Amino acid sequence: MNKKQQQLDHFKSDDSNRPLTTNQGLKVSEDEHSLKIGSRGPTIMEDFHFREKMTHFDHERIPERVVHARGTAAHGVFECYEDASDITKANFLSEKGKQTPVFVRFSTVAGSRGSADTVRDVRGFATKFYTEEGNYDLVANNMPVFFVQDAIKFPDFVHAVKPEPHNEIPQAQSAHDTFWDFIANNQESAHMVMWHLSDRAIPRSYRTMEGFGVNTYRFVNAAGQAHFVKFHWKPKLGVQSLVWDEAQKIAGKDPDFHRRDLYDNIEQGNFPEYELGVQLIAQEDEFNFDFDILDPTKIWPEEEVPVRILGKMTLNQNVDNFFAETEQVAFHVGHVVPGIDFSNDPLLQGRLFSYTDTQLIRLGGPNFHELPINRPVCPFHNNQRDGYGRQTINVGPVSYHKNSIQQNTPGPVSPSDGGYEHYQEKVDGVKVRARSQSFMDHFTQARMFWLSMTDIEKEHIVKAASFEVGKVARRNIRQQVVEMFANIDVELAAQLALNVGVEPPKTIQAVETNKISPAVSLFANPVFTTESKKVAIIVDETTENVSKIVETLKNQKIAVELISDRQQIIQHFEVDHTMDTASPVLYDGIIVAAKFGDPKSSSKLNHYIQETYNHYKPLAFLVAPDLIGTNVNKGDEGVVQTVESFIEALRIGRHWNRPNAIG
Ligand code: HDD
Repeated sequence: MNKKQQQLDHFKSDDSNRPLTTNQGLKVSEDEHSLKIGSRGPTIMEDFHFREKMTHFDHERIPERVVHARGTAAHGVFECYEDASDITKANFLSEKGKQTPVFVRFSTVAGSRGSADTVRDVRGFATKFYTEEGNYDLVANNMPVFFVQDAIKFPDFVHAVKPEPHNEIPQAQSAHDTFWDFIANNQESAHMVMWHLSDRAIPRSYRTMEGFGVNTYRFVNAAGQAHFVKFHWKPKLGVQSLVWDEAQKIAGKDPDFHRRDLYDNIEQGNFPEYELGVQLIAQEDEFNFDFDILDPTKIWPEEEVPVRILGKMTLNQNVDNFFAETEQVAFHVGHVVPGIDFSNDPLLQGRLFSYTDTQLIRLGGPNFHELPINRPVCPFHNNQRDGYGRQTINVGPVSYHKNSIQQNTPGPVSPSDGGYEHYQEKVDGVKVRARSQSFMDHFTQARMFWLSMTDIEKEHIVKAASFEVGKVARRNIRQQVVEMFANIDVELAAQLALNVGVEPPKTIQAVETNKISPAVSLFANPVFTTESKKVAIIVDETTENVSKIVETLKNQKIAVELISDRQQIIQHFEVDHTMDTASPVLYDGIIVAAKFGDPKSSSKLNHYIQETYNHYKPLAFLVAPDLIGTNVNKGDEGVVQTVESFIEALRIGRHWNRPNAIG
């Protein structure tokens, strides 16, 4: 058990087989009837038990996060692959094999706490490392750039993407007027919008997403040498995505799709793994790029600045209590350890204020660091005192520095003994409200992203843009957005104009660049695996060899569920779902091993087949179903007749070459 788990154990309470008491420890003899005058009479104020129970309930909610309200989290461990002391003095990166407990919270950005998981959105990927030198938080997203360049614009951006204030519609969607109005009028968002329209915005699971620190930080080694650094998480299972029609349907069929996937896989021992990588730029190379390395709307193409892998994170334990851990965890980009420092990236500078500030309202005061999930595993001492919910009982008369009563303790520690020292950057300038000219090119990397996409990804982006902008009611905004896209690609803009019913763009020349970065494409870098993919076998009384099929799939680490027309036992297997309680959109592939005699069940089966086909997922026919009323072409890619060929098709994932599919 690691240090964090040991610490959390002290706070855990198992209430089973315990007598019921009030919060004051008084045993309670009755918990179903309030104290009244006569069994049909009024309740009386004297009923302290009722009042305590009701008051606690009335105060159970805290404000949800202003962004990233919807999320889920897990514990894990980070293991360092190599001594990275040449680039950073961070102790948790100093030794091969060194292990550090972590807690990770994944999230969507725009939706409320109860919104669906599979909406088109950026995903948060926040990691708390409980290091021996204090907590280090890497507060990342699954896209490497951001919508705005300066933190002062963050509230405007968030107001635009959130539900519109007059009617609070739409929930967890960017497909509405205020979002696209913001984008058209704040064109620094152009690059991020391309990522937002791409398949990155509809991940298959939290286990199959990359993470990016986005902002430019600094690594500093013991000799005081610094590098600019960008952080990356790379999932071992590769990056996998949904298709849009499927994502929308999952939002209804299982709004907890990503939360459930993470929880179930950790319970089953399929621990998600991500490698931590860094891109490094030496201080002296700061100005050697055709973009400003402090601009958070720019990537450092991996082909130009390679990613150096430092270690691996494994998520291996679910939380015991969602509120105590997942809801109360408080991340902050300013939680750093010696060896990790900041750059002057203007988005990062503003974030350094916002995160503590938001915890004060959300967690109700300055003592949120004492909540079990937020406590460092190393000792912490200072002269801060009091405040709501203070738990520590600081003893003695001294709560100030400097002092003689306590030999000037707690006292500062020199950098050579681990005291944090800010990187001594020389800064010289005029106080201005302005943005550097070097931040003004909003389209070159947006076009680079577009040019780096495969044809299928391009098709998805056009479809996504047509959907999103098509939902914008105001024609002038649709027109403005089309004009903006023309700077990225004229054909893309013209196609969009056609689809959303506005004039073709006036701009006839996009920004000039032929640069590509193959690393940003998902489909150019596929990872072929069957590991922990989820498959449904549709069975009935006529299905043969159920146990053999199940075993063959499980041998490939595939998760299997049996589905039938009703809850029943087929060859000793209790089916997991009926065709009504499950849905084809919840699986990575379907094996059809049932015929179903009655017309209703056959038509439900055809719905399963049709949807799986339309979403380009593997489909095996172990029996020959009647496909009347479907557009399924049995000869198409990924439509197979044996379990073995199904496994191969599943390893590949989506089969895009299906001319009839309409997903
Ligand atoms: Fe932020 C939450 C990631 C820009 C202000 N942010 C939050 C979370 C993630 C990110 C993953 C959820 C943490 C959790 O699970 O509890 N944010 C980012 C990234 C950004 C970014 C990668 C771009 C580089 N954020 C950003 C800016 C500001 C904020 C520019 C404000 C100036 N973010 C916040 C916040 C939140 C937050 C308001 C809401 C809840 C919280 O902090 O704890 O402070």
